[in-house]
Amino acid sequence: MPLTIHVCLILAEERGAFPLFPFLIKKTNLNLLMKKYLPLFATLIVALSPSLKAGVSSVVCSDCKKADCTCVDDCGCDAGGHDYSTHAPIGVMGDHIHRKGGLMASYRYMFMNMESNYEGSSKISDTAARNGYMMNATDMQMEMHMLGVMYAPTDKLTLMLMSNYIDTSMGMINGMGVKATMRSLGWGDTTLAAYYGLYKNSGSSAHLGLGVSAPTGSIDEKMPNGRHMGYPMQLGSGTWDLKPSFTWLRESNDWSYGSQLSAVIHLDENDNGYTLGDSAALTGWVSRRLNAWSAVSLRLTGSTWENVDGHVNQMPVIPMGPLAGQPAAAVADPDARGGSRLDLSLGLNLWSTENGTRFAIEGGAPIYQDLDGPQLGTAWFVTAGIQIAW
Ligand SMILES: [Cu+2]
Repeated sequence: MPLTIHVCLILAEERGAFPLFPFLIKKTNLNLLMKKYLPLFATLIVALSPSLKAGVSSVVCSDCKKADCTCVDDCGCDAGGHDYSTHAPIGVMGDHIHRKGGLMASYRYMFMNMESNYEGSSKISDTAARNGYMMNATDMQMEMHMLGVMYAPTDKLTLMLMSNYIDTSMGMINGMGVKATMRSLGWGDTTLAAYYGLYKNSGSSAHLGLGVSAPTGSIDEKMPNGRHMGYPMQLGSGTWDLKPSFTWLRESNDWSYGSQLSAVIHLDENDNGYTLGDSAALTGWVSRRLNAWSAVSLRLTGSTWENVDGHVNQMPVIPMGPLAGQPAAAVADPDARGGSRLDLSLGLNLWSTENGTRFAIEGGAPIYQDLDGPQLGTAWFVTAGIQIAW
């Protein structure tokens, strides 16, 4: 039902009725919504999109409405026609396409802090998180450096190549209070994506995306004792992955809105005998332009992801007793990886009116999380980035 409302809102919005957002999603409905209605929603929205606005008009700048936008003073777009005032918060990937010949380089830095173990939507103690295991994770910090290049061979098609460098550390504690820290760092998986514009006019646009992620990240990160680190410490999925997305953007005067539905589908099984859980996310944001070069945003994101399928023999197991052979910690347990989350984020976009440079930052925290536990919950996250377009 909430997704039907979402689709209706988009339709109503397309007809200029009122600006609204998928904020109606109730947190209690999240699981059901994400798992049951996502495929339906995706199909519906893809089927409906082309009929919303027939034909692709040429790229126009937000306020001046000129096809070859050269006004830089008021309208928030740079001389290259790159309109930053309509950009999504920096945490949204593949939020825009470029006009023919457009080239963009970007660097994003992401930090995520995880702490406290969850069982379902409740926080549990370290002792409870060790129930059935020998040790438990206490906290985890992940840093990611993302480098991306975008190029548009045509007005409708934009290609993107993205790679990332990951630095992750995790604190562990065992039943005797002995603490240890694990760390893994290196290049993650590499994504090549294509974004196809369904329509674009002065007030709204939509595009479809399909990314293919190559398994360039390591899945053999080990502890000093030679055993594999837990699933969240591995740098890549080890599989070829598909990343479909649908993005819808709308703006009027100083406001812009957007929503994006995206998924990660892991194909096959990796060399270590497992497949990471598939995931899906629905995000919606509203952004208010403050002046010719800045905007603030508020975003709500619902995401869900499945457990690991299969398992790694090389991860630490309980050596003896009735649980012998079972994972020694929940981070090595394929059945304690899935979950759902609802995040709220605040963002700031700053862009140059002289050239195609944008700086943006966005930070947020979950307002609800429901995890197949014991599993570390997310405490907060921040993404900052710079984009240079030519
Ligand atoms: Cu771009």
